Amino acid sequence: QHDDDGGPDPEKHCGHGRGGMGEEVKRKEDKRFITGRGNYVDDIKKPGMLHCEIVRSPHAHARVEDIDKSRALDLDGVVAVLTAEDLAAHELATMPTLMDDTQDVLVNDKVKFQSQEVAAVIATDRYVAKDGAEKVEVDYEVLDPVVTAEEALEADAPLIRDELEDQEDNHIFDWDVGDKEATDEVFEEADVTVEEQMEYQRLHPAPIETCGCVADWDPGKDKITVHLTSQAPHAHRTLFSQVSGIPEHKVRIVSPDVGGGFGNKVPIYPGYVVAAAASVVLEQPVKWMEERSENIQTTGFARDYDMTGELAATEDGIIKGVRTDVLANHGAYNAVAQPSKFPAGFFNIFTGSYDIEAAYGSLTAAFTNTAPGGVAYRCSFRVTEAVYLIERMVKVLAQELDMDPAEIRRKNFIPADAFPYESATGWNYDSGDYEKALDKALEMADYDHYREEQRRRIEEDADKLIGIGISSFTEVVGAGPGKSCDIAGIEMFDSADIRVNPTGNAVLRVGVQTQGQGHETTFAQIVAEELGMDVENISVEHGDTDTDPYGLGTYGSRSTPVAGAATAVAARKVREKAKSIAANELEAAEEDIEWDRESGEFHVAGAPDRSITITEIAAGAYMNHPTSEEPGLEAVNYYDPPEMTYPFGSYIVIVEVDRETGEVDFEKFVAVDDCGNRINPMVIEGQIHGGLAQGIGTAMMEHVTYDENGNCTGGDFMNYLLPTANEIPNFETGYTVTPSPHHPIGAKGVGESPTVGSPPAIVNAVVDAMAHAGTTHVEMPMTPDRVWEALDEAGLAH
Ligand code: MCN
Ligand code: CUN
Repeated sequence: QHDDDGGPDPEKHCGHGRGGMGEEVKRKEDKRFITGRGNYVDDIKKPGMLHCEIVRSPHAHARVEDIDKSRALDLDGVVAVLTAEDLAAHELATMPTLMDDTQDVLVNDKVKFQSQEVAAVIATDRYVAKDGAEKVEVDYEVLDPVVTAEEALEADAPLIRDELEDQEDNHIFDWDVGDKEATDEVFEEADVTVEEQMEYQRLHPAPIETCGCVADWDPGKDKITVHLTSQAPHAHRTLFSQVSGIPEHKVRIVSPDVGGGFGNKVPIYPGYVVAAAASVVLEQPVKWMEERSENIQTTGFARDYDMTGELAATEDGIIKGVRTDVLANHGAYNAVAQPSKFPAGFFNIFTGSYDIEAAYGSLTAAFTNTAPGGVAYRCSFRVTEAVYLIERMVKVLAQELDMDPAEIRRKNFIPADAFPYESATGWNYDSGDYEKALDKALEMADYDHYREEQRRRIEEDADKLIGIGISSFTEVVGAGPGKSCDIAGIEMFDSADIRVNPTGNAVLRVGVQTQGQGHETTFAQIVAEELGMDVENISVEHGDTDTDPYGLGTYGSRSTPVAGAATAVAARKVREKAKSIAANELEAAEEDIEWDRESGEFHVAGAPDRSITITEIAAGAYMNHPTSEEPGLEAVNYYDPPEMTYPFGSYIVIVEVDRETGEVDFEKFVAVDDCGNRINPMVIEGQIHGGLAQGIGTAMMEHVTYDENGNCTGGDFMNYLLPTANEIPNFETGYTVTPSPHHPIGAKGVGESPTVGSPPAIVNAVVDAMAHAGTTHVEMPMTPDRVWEALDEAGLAH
């Protein structure tokens, strides 16, 4: 990891005109995306390809009495109808989840959530498959459903997981963190304590492209190739091999272009297993592709945390302790996609950006008759929930103490000189300067002006109230290190493999998998920076387990922190070898060869005119290699990060709340982010814009709802509302740069920051508009009717 010139300089990196660090290189991948030449799973068509359609349960909780395939099989074009019994013959009736639970691939006995997979129809085309699915007759004995975690834990609640031997109720696990006694003591002695109950509702990542696959068993090679909507192709290959018994080198997973993942494409789904099993049995390619409602109703949901937050503070606003208790709805299976040693994900970073003496958190998770999932949707493994909790609570405390919410944050921030900082719940923050980001945001938001305007509106009893919300969040992204973070036992490192060709261009292969984040551009920029090559001369490949180095994939904003680091280290290895070739070409001693980051050239110390470019070196590596070295110019790095990275930011949202309709209008939306050294500011800006839109969706409209029978009433785009351009205001973005001290190029992740950081800012703003009348909380999504109710309760409705 050592770099002789200290690495890129955050103050002056400008890419040196070659598209290196800090340059706004236009995204290479966009040419094919905007000209309709992307290649997604559903674009893949193979000769003889069959189609798979899943028969789903209309009931949330029901015993399957009988399945009659005959009418479906009578249909022209239907090739097979599969049930759990058929899969059992191949030992594929169940599959492991990422959290050590076992999920039915097709229902073995009892349906546990609405739209669960009951049978599968394989047919020659998709329409026939769909018709066939409608003709499969299933007799159900309908059982009482359990929809909420609260109901699930009641003594007389029906037992959902009756197939598990030691399971006597719907309780999954208890988890706690921190020092309970010390925290209780702080609370007893505190001048002031506040408490608030808040729900982080169930959401769905809802990427544009739903989940799907094309499985293709080659009986000639005994090898299966699966084109898969996967954020983690290598990990999926290992699991695929373990589940199917097909040796890993005979399994090839290809993740082609992915039309958005947002965490939805981390878990393994029954449809993948069914399609693969069908392909092996029928010896023909089989495609399975979800419809929108199948996607929202059955695959990896997000959040669903019922949280109580408490803060203890002195009367002048110094926070002494934080306490939280959570009730988590995990759905019918514990299928959370997160590092296995963290049952509540990284929720335990709930002390946030503040230097808090004592902290304690506890959580109970329950099974319910709803779809499984839990970690997805730009969440950094539940940092979303943690940030929401602490940033909401700080606002509640500020109101209790009648203090300015900016001032109270300033008083409690971990000071810039206290890094590296160990938090009360055991996190090691690498670097930060929270006050600087907040100051910048306050200035950009014209904070004082809007406080003034807010007062004026109240005095004039105006129809529209002003609310100002702040969130000064800290993220934790970039899992590993491998010793503490693993997925199904596989340590969370990542990888890069660089091969420089004789003509001076290069191919970089990485173990992560872009879903829209722009890796084909930004990872090329890292190589451009570290090798002095032009970014145009580097192509990036990923998503093919036959050719790419093993990596754990893209989620938890880990690509830059982990695979980005691997890329920089691999490039520096290439640079080292390049020096010996330069020495040979320039007829100098290797120790005398220096590399100049600015020009990107290698030269003899003290004689800058005796220089050579990487292109000339590449030629030398293949056409005139030094006898002391192997020919060729390439390097591989597997990077196990020593620590995670802690990006942060301050968001300020100014809203107008209509006292007649409860409608909320965004007046101003300011986002200041710090993700350390920036590779491509334009890509970062795009990430922030998209994530803020999703934060607005979260705070204002998105919710996967169920009725009391367990019917998913928020399971399509008529009922699961996503924001469109109409609901999104103009964002004003700013940044500060606090490099990560342990990352080779000083970069931190950023992909999830805006979605993690913005919901509390938005809720704080709406609450702030009514704070003078005593309102302390409004639940998300803050639909006009909910806001109006809050106004009415506070006596503010017009
Ligand atoms: N970047 C940069 N400089 C930095 C940090 C990041 O230029 N200091 C760039 C990166 O090089 C990369 C992008 O910003 O091109 C995001 O990088 P990073 O923060 O490392 O996050 P990942 O690439 O690992 O992306 C994952 C993250 C997650 S977990 C979700 S969920 C999410 C998100 O990205 N899903 C997305 N953003 C998404 N954006 C799109 N378009 N589609 C998704 O599915
Ligand atoms: Cu939590 S969603 Mo992203 O980590 O793939």
